[in-house]
Amino acid sequence: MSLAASDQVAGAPRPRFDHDAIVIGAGMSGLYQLIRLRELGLGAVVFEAGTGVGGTWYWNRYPGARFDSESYSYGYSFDPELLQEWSWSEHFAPQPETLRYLNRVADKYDLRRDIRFRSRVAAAQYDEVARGWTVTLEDGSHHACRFLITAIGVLSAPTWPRIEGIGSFRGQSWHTARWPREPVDFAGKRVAVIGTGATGVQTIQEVAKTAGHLTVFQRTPNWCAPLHNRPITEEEQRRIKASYPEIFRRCQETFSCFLHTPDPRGTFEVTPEEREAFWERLYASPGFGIWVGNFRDMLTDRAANREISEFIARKIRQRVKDPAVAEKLIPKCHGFGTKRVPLETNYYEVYNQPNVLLVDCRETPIERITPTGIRTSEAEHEFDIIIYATGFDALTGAFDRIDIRGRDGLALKEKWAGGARTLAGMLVDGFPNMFMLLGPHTALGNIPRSIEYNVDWVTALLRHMREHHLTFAEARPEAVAAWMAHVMACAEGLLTFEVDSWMTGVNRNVEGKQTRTIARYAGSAPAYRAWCDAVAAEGYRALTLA
Ligand code: NA7
Repeated sequence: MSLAASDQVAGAPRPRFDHDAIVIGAGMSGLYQLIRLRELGLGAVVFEAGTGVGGTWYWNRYPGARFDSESYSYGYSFDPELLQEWSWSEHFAPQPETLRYLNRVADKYDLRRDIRFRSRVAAAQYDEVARGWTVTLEDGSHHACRFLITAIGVLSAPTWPRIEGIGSFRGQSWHTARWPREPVDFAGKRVAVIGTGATGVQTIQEVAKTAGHLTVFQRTPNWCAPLHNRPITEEEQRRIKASYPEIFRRCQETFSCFLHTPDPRGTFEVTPEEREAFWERLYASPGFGIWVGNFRDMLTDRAANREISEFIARKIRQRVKDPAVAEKLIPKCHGFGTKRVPLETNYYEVYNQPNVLLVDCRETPIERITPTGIRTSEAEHEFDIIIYATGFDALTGAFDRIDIRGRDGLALKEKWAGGARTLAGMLVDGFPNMFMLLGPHTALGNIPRSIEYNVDWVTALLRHMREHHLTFAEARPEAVAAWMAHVMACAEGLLTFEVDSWMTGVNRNVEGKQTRTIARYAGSAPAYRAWCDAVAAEGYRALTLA
């Protein structure tokens, strides 16, 4: 029986909901939430803007897109049968494989019958009388529900650079997160890539393989480290499948749910030789180890951070033949690891190719996009293709693009004007019965691990509400204040928060996002879970339930 039908407020007219729950987004969180809602017996629909499932892995089909986390630590952990059925082909799987995987999940659980594709949500309005939400799609249709669950991703609102003339270009151009389905042939083409974040790096190293000529427009260099990807052998496959419980147990124990965990030693507690040997080992190892498995003080001690930055700078100088180009590729304004570290495969070697040019936008800024290419302060560059790898309005951008209004018509965008305030990234006071999966201030890191935790937490709350005949859940302002104090305390002393990046809520291409905020939870995943588990164990006293 559906919750809407069974749990009406005593004495009040029976609310007419179309669905018990509406989920926005059919990415990894939306799909898993739908499975859990069905298990609870709730009637749910998922509205998805795209034409297929997959979210991030549906939209980001740019050349070279792939995991930077080990494939077998990334998939869903909740279905032991699926874990045995699915075989990842590489240690860090490419995007088409991940999209196939998510489609397989949708098939296995017959999820598509509850997903409405090509359905972009424009607005959501809380209805105080009905204790529910009315969701409005871009086509103007309205859909009423008791619970609104946002599964709209952390990096899902792409941003274009604020450069004049973008619309005037006569060649082909795409944002990496809006890449066409048809394969793009770069052979013999003059290609530009703007942006050198994790996406730009993956794109550049792939496009450079076939482009006639590639010009990279770099405004800020990033500290990149080798991915060391390779196929999974049959023997490894067997071992992986036999050790899934252990793999996921380890993910639950580490700081960011990756398979890597910080070294308990401080940088200067070992000799320079030991340090160098440790870093050489990390640099030669696959994945994020060099970032999240480094000395414990790498992101809190300036001198320690300088040492590892110098180590990586030496590597860049060794790998890039032209010393002037190498210097341009070495970040000077932020230390290693203080921004998301792009993982790469022969990225630096790309700049040794005769058909690749690096343009430093700090020396020669882009002035405008022209019908034939890009004009900088120094030159006119002509292109057939321009690729915008210019990132996302992260964390809150996807929320800002929906007109979400809570009690008294208050807009979420307005509420968050001075920075997002949440309860554990899942609830907002003033927005009852709205639950966010991966909202601002959830533990990020290895994202599917956070998704599963968030979905399970929300599902447990819904079960609790049903068992107690409750139809209203709202974060208490004092609980939000306590959580925010914890979020602030976790950020203290971290070099990461002294740097502009999507992790500190800065995007120079978005109005009002020029100053740093603590938009990301910087504590450990175990600490995050302990906090949320305590809320549930205490009977959800952090929430007003009715
Ligand atoms: P990022 O990491 O935000 O990178 C965006 C890049 O685009 C970055 O290098 C920007 O330079 C650059 N950019 C943005 N606007 C401009 C203009 N106007 N001119 C030149 N360059 C510009 O986004 P990604 O998509 O690479 O990665 C996002 C996350 O997705 C990543 O961390 C992974 O976790 C997955 P800037 O640094 O602002 O100078």
